[in-house]
Amino acid sequence: MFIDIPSELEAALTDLSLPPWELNGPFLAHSTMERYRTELTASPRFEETAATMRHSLTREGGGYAVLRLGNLAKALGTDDDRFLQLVTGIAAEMAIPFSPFPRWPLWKDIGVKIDKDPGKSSGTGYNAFHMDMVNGTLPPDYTTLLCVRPDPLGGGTSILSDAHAAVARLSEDSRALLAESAYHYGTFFDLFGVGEEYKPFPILDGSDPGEGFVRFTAKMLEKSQLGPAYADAARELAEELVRGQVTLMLQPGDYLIVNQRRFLHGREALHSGQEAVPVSDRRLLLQLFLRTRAGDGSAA
Ligand SMILES: O=C(O)CCC(=O)C(=O)O
Ligand SMILES: [Fe+2]
Repeated sequence: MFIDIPSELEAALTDLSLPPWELNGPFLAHSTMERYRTELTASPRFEETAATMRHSLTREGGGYAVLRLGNLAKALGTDDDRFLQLVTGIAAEMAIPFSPFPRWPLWKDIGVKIDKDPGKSSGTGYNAFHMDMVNGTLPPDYTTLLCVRPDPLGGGTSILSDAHAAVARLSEDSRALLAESAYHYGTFFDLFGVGEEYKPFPILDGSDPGEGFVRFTAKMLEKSQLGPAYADAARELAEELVRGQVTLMLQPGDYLIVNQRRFLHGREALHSGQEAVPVSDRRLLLQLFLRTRAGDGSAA
């Protein structure tokens, strides 16, 4: 699931200068995607690398990939617009980059805030298995995380789990409970491109792996009031996700892409002692969401 960039491609990308992107509403503009694509596909071995990425994300049993862009990050600097433009161009080979948050930039900072709810995005605690925007009728097809800096104290391991494999290990009774519209989580306002608020929702909608979502966040076990039988079934699913989890520590320049129709994700707690780490040295990820192109069967 780790994809290295061939050295000749790395060299070509280091010299490539893509123009700033433009947005069309929440989505990366079509003209930007065309321009990036033209420049990138002219680089040696780009297309085979993009194909490898697409295959790892959509094949049966697959659903996530880590592109190792550390050398590029080092050569260009992660503060340089050129680096983010390249990563945006690479992401656009998978699906359409977009920002569901109207007031925020395309890439959203996930830093470390010691006063925040520890289990949330930029908190310091365990961020339990979830899909992003679980309570929208149309969650992003892909969620992606670009590592600028890992936790200097060594925590914050990423966790990933095959959602359909976890569901398949549950009893039929539990699966029947998960298929009822008995679940809810969080608030929903001012979001673009992810449909309407979905409340309550079923966790399972009967679709095949890679098509529908396993619409789940283990955070609902603590944060939402659920009927006891429904909560038990959700807890079993959360346990199976942990049983099947893979863990990986993102390095600077690693780009994690998760197919939300196949895998759920989360994060282990950061190491204790974050108060003593200057904000500018703390773990920093950048997040970008992707929407599959209409008629593109590659998510299936
Ligand atoms: O901190 C992480 O590694 C994951 C964060 C996350 O999943 C999120 O913000 O949605
Ligand atoms: Fe997330």
